[in-house]
Amino acid sequence: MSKLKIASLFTLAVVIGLFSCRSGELKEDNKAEKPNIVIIYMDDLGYGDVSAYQSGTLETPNMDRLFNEGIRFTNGYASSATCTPSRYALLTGTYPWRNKNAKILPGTAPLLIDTAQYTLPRMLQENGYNTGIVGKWHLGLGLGNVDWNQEIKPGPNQVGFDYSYILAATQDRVPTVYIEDGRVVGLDPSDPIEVNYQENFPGEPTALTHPEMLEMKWHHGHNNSIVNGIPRIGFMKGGDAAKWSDVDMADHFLEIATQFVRDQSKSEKPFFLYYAMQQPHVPRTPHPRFVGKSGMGPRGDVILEADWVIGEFLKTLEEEGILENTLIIFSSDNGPVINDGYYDEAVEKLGDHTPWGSLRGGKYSLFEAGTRVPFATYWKGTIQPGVSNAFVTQIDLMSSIAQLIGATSTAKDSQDLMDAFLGKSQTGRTEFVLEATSRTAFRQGEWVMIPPYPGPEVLGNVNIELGNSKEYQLYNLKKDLGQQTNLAESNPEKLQELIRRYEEIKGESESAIEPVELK
Ligand code: NG6
Ligand code: CA
Repeated sequence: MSKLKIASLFTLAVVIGLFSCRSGELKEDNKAEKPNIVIIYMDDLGYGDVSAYQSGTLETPNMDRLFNEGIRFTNGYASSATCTPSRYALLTGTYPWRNKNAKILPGTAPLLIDTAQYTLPRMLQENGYNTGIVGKWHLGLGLGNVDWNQEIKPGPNQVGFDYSYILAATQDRVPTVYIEDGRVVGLDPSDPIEVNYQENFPGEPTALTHPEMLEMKWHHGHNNSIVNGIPRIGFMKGGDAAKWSDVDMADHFLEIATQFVRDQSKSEKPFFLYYAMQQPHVPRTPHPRFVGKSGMGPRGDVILEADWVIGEFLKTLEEEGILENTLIIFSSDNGPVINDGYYDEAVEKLGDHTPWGSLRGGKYSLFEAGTRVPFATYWKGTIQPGVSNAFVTQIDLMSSIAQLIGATSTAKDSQDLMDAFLGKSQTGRTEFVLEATSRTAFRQGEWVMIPPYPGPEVLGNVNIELGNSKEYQLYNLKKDLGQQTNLAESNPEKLQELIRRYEEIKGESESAIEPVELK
């Protein structure tokens, strides 16, 4: 054998050796470099509802742990002031106003996310993650005209989740059943489920025909089918054995989420869990263990219940020895609302508590409290505790997570702000188009511009200022966080500058938006 041949064989052997060693390392690294990722997503939890922000009076010690031992964002935003559009933006990295169907959906709406669309869970799946969702979905299911007694698809499992255990829409909308991987849990085939949002099924009781059956009274809306003594939105027939127990919902989702984590911690692969909790959305149904605990009625009680759940969930991560290998992101889909359609003493017992902190507005509003929400990132041993004023939004999670795990995000509205999320930088985005019930506003730096919109200034039943005005509004959030002084007239240059940029970003999509009327 010539010297040359020996040398090349030797090189080949080294290369093979290196390669096999590298792939071994990669396997190990896969878990080390790619942390588990958990998004804990609350429903209607306000900026002032988390005690770490020190702007309300409720005490949430377990949530505070994430905020105080991780990073507490003071300028963290949902993408919308309502649920469906925010969730759409979170999972797709796309502005919800680009999709005219991204509005609060009925329980019978078809799947809002195109199955061909690249989503956050799909990106994680393609990059070696096992992905799961437990909790509220509210992004539509099927293709229209769903048969709830067969496999329901497309749904979460067709847009990137390996495992799903969901409630279809909201706790106040039918169908009031859990769906696991596309199948209604506990369905008795001899009692099929039917759902209709237009008309009732003959002979079925509703809140209007059978008020004596109600254990919770409706204030506005919510007067269709009655389930567990609670009147809902939409009509449902059958499926009795499958109906959820409202007071056990928090424990139930916790059990499923905990099981998911326990199963996954044995796996070679890292996991992604989207834990979409239902509190404190209406109907607020605390487990009896939490009734009366807050002194603020069921709204406060379910927040304490959620706080306990988070404590238990963290314990599981600790017990499995994976807390230090798990990035937890905590936020809420939109701002707070006190009366959202039931008589539940939320208004009467609110006392000094200010769920909106010192922000103006609330759920449904273009003012700050609609979209500025509690926002924390926590990663024991990796993220140093701190407070960040960086301007970050939920839409940015997709590109940021892509950066973290070495993936490529194609979501063009989503910015890579991972350094801000990890507390390595205080620099966030510079601008963002907010959405609230199909209206939009624009924040750039410390300025926010709200275009004129028709409609009521205050949404009567819920008593929230929507941000509607005949005039343009311009606020300086640095000097006037509570948005009390409209500077549109006194600072026309700034106003024009923001309008120009806003129109540039919105481009042709503007015409797709039809402001919806709220009842
Ligand atoms: C509204 C409901 C409200 C709530 C909301 C969705 C009425 C009168 N009000 O239409 O109770 O369900 O939709 O909330 O029906 S969200 O957080 O899921 O966006
Ligand atoms: Ca919500």
